[in-house]
Amino acid sequence: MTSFNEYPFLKELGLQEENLGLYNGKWGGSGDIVKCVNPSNGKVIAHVKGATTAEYEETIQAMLAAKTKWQLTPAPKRGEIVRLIGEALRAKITPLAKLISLEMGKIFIEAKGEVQEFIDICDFATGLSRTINGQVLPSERPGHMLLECWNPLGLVGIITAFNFPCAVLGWNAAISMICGNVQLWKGASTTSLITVAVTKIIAEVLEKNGFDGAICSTIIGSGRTVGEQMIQDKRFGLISFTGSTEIGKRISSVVHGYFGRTILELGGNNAIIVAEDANVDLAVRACVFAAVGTTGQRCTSLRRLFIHESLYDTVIERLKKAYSTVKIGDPLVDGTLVGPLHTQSAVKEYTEGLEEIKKQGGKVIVGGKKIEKEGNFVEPTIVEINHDAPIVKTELFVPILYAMKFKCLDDAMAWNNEVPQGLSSSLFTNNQMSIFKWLGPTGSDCGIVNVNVATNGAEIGGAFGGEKETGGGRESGSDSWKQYMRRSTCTINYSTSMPLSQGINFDA
Ligand code: UN1
Repeated sequence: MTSFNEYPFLKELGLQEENLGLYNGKWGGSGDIVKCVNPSNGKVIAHVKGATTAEYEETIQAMLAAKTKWQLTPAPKRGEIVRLIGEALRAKITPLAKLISLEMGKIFIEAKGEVQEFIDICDFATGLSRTINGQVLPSERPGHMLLECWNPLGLVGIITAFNFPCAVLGWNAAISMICGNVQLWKGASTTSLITVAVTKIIAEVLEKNGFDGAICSTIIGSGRTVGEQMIQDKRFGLISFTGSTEIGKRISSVVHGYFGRTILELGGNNAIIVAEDANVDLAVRACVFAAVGTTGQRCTSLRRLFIHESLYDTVIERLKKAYSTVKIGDPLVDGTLVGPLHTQSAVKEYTEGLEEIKKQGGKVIVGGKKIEKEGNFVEPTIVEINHDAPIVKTELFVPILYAMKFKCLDDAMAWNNEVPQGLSSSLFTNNQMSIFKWLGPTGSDCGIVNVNVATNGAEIGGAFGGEKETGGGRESGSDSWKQYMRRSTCTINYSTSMPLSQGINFDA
């Protein structure tokens, strides 16, 4: 027995109690069965049948067969398909967001925001499909032209994490599609129902418009096997991976071992600095959203808070007050601000993390307990700890915030940079000198460097990703599209003579 029938929106998404977890133009899946579990109560919602090794190979063959036609389809036509995917998502935003709340655990308004990110990147990619361009450069030779041509990579593998089970596929797939690639998506196995629902929306658009569904293939596997197959498969021109630094390291060593390309969006350890001259109202609101939103399970979640000593007590008091009013519970219920952690193992990470924090001198000032009821609920927590305690340098993917006091802004900027990760960071200040220092060479070393804005909630228009152990990749907006294409530098001689570059004379 599953709880499937309790949620009518699942049928609106074309889901059933038993679903197939492979799509490559046709639906299939004769591998292991994945249980889709509700993190709010531990009950099984539905089942998804994963794919076998043989089905993986069939899928690659289907993608290869679809590749040429798609590559030769004009980019603006590909953009039109992406626009229609955006429209289809708009039509299903409510049931899809409800499913995200149900299976992933984030609250409904954040889930809706996640689908909105996919819709926004579809709009962005549609426009981009008419503007992706190469440069024309001056040639040093008379009668010659020097230019850049961008062409698709061919096959792209997209491996996404449980915490953004819909939007991160969008960031990659919308851009990759207008670039002319065919892609294979492997979502996290704990969000398999979302993967199936999103795939159904995309597949319907492709099929209705006469395109081969294999352009956007999806594969669900129960263990690590499918992911391993993908990263070892040299037929992929690019593997885009979002997830832990540990798995990212393995992917990097395998894929770069055969000179394949990667986009890696790995762990963060994001900080906010509240400077002496900060607007405290803004800072407190940003910190609560960044630390508590998505139950601390965004890669951009706030982990470290550096507060100037003159504001420390005020900010902490206000945070304590805000934390005490935050409603924890069912993410589908109006007014809830904190849903459950995604899995039991995340609850373990939370409780064991707190034990270790205490051992390293940390003092819990808010929260600190697992909530004793069904589901994976924990209290959002604030801990006072020294900035150089070893645990502060690791990423715990749970709502634990480290609060630290500083005297001198330069120290706080150095502390921001002293961790191995480099995703997101923000400085709250009204001082223009501090702002520009923060953005400059001795400021934040992260991929996202904000001012008076939370560490999370990035817009799709900018490139998203980070430095150091965050992996260096960039997804979504700006010129991220370049990573999904190969660049040819082309010299064309339109004269009747053959001058050589660098003035070389080579007459034989
Ligand atoms: C992630 O957690 O993997 O900036 C992505 C944000 C969201 C995306 C987070 N736009 O918080």
